[in-house]
Amino acid sequence: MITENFSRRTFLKGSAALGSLLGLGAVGTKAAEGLIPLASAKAAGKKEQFYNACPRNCYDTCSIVTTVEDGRITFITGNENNNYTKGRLCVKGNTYPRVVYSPDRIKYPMRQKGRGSGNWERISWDEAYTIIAKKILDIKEEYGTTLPVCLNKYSGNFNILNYATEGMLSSIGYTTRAQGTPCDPAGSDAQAFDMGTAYNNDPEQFLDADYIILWGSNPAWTSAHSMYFINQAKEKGTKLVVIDPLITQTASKADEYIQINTSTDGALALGMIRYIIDHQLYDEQWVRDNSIGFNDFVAYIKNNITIEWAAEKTGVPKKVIERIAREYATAKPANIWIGFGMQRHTNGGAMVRAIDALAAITGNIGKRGGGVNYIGGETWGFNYHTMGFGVPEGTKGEADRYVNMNNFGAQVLDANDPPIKMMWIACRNPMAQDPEPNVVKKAFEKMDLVVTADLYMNQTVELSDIVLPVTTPFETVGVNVSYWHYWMNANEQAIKPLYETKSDLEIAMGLSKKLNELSPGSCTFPVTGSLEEWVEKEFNDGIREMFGVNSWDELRKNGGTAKATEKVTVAWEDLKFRTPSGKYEFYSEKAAEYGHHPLPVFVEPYKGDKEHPIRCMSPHWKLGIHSQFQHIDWLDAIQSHPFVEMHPDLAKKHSIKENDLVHVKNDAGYLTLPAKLTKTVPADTVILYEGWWKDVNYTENFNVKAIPADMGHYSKGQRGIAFHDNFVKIEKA
Ligand SMILES: Nc1nc2c(c(=O)[nH]1)N[C@H]1C(S)=C(S)[C@@H](COP(=O)(O)OP(=O)(O)OC[C@H]3O[C@@H](n4cnc5c(=O)[nH]c(N)nc54)[C@H](O)[C@@H]3O)O[C@H]1N2
Ligand SMILES: Nc1nc2c(c(=O)[nH]1)N[C@H]1C(S)=C(S)[C@@H](COP(=O)(O)OP(=O)(O)OC[C@H]3O[C@@H](n4cnc5c(=O)[nH]c(N)nc54)[C@H](O)[C@@H]3O)O[C@H]1N2
Ligand SMILES: [Mo]
Repeated sequence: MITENFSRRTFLKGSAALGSLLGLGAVGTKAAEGLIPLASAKAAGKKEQFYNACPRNCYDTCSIVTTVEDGRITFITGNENNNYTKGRLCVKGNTYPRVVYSPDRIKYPMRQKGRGSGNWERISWDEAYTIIAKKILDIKEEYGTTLPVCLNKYSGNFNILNYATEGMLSSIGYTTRAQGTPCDPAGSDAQAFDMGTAYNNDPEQFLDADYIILWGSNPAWTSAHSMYFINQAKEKGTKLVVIDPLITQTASKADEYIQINTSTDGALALGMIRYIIDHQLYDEQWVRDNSIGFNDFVAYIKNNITIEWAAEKTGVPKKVIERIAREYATAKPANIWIGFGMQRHTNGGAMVRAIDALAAITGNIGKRGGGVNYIGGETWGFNYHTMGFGVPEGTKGEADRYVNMNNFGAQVLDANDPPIKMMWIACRNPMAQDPEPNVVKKAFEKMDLVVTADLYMNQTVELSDIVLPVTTPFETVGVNVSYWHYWMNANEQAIKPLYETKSDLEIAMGLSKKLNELSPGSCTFPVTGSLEEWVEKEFNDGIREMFGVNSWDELRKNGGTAKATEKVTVAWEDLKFRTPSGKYEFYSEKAAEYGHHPLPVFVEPYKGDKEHPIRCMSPHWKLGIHSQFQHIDWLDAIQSHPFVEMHPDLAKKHSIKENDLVHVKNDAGYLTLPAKLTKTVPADTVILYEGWWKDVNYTENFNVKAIPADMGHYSKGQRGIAFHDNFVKIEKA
């Protein structure tokens, strides 16, 4: 069903005519609007430097050096002390000063009269806290529990102090939580079944690899700093293979690019395995010493998989499969990086298990420079002190209640006994980032109160009753680690918070104070402590030993960054896997317990119906992180509106020419966008990139359905989303 609300809206900015919208003539004016250009801030005042940490949900999690003159940020750059950031920032990172001083920042707490009306009025922090606290207390009074209060928080900012939001809600009693992640669950489960958990080698070890396969990852856009190590490896003779249905910017750097049929990577990996087994190229001793279920797996391969079959499924010629199988198996060590994009399918977890098996049979796991690298959490061993204050005395019930973050709208609507009446949203933009935002909108409509803490008036804020303005990293304190590299970065307060902004931790303290004023004992969250005191409480002996740094203060004084000990940077070096058997499990009973085949088998891809024959993929965009950055003037000047990419052959079939407006439709809704014709996209697929453009009513998710991926339940509580198994029809508008 096409929702009335979204069907008539297009991406067009206001009533701008297409011609002027597409022209880049307005760029200069736009960039100059409302901001003091950095170049003019040269006043010969006091010049200071601070260390900051980019807290976005990104592999690179960079260490930043910030120059402040007379209390204003005048320059930022990457920290040279961090060998991964290597003194450079990505295209988005370089825009941070524009993020801080953007005229579009939310400056004060505000209340909206009529959700979605745009009729906002400024209120004081005290008023905001009072409205929210009263609602929480009313809910508790009416339902005898705080379960009707629901938190949806995810990845806008991974500063570890931001877990204060979870802590604050835990401090009022049991609440409802959006559980799971839209990001990595299927692949994370696959690696958990195979090895006990996902755990990746240090990306700086690309330099030690003899062969690199980037399997459905696009680091040229999504992990720019990793490309440095990959390029260096290439320069010294390492072969780079990229496997992706799209000819990405990363693919353009490859020695060999393999355009695979989408969602058939399991067949490619299993076909390669067949070749490796037939030609005795596997590491017999490794599998004997370190795995269970190998014989069952070999029997499956011999009975079910041929290279001809793999070639037919994948569209990759037999000769190519054989050649890369031999090259991969004989390179020592060979490195695979599995991207998150690749597992966003209904068979995503199964594909990752097949690729893991390829790395295991060739003995590439546990080797410096090798590995089957996906994600890791070894450096995340902080105290998460902000989370642990317990529920107030006399709280009824036993535990929080969970709704699936990946089907949030529908599950909030379904929740009963008690129903959900209030939402707290932080570090999240569900109206943009979730599939089927029209369902999310319905869930919002049922709420008594929606509170969103954010920096900008995005789609989610627009549907909230109260908005709380938050700080940028430069205005607060913290520490960040990555799920990819092995560095820890300090975040210092470089400038005073602008306007009336506060960090999520300060908000937690403020609300707790108000709750206790109105109803003593109703919130256990501490109401005092400087941010520096809070961050020091995060360090423990494990962290001190891993990074060789005693405190946050020492970290910031010693260059703002520290690297984990070598010991943890080679995943599974001790070959002690965290599976039930302690071995690599080709045969996983855990997988079977969760309803999957115990072996890494081929699972057929999802297919569209007759009416919706075109695959619509929505990968991550170069000039933004999800809904962040793209609306900042410098990036908006490069790309000021969304578009749909398609192959010229597909366009021709539908009489579509470059820049023609195209409807992209399915049961979830539709979008109208200008076409960008490119041979980088297969002819059966269209591409919508993630993004939020200022004043543009766009999210790629308007026509993305909430189709679950196969795995995720074991390690993340909920399955992932098959974002790339979305099928549509297109027509010229
Ligand atoms: N600039 C930028 N950087 C980011 C982000 C961002 O939004 N923008 N987001 C961050 C986050 S949260 C994440 S999760 C990561 C994502 O990082 P990546 O995984 O690198 O990014 P994606 O764009 O999601 O997907 C990567 C590739 O997977 C391919 N792919 C999709 N389906 C298949 C398939 O069936 N087989 C194969 N072989 N390939 C397939 C897509 O074509 C795409 O090129 O990036 C992080 N970094
Ligand atoms: N169609 C499609 N949809 C996708 C994906 C896809 O590939 N295709 N990818 C999915 C993936 S991998 C991910 S990780 C999710 C990401 O989904 P989200 O985590 O929702 O994404 P973001 O847009 O990065 O961040 C959300 C909000 O956090 C705010 N924010 C930033 N800093 C702070 C802070 O300090 N405090 C508070 N309170 N707010 C802050 C930002 O302004 C932004 O509005 O999107 C998913 N959605
Ligand atoms: Mo993600």
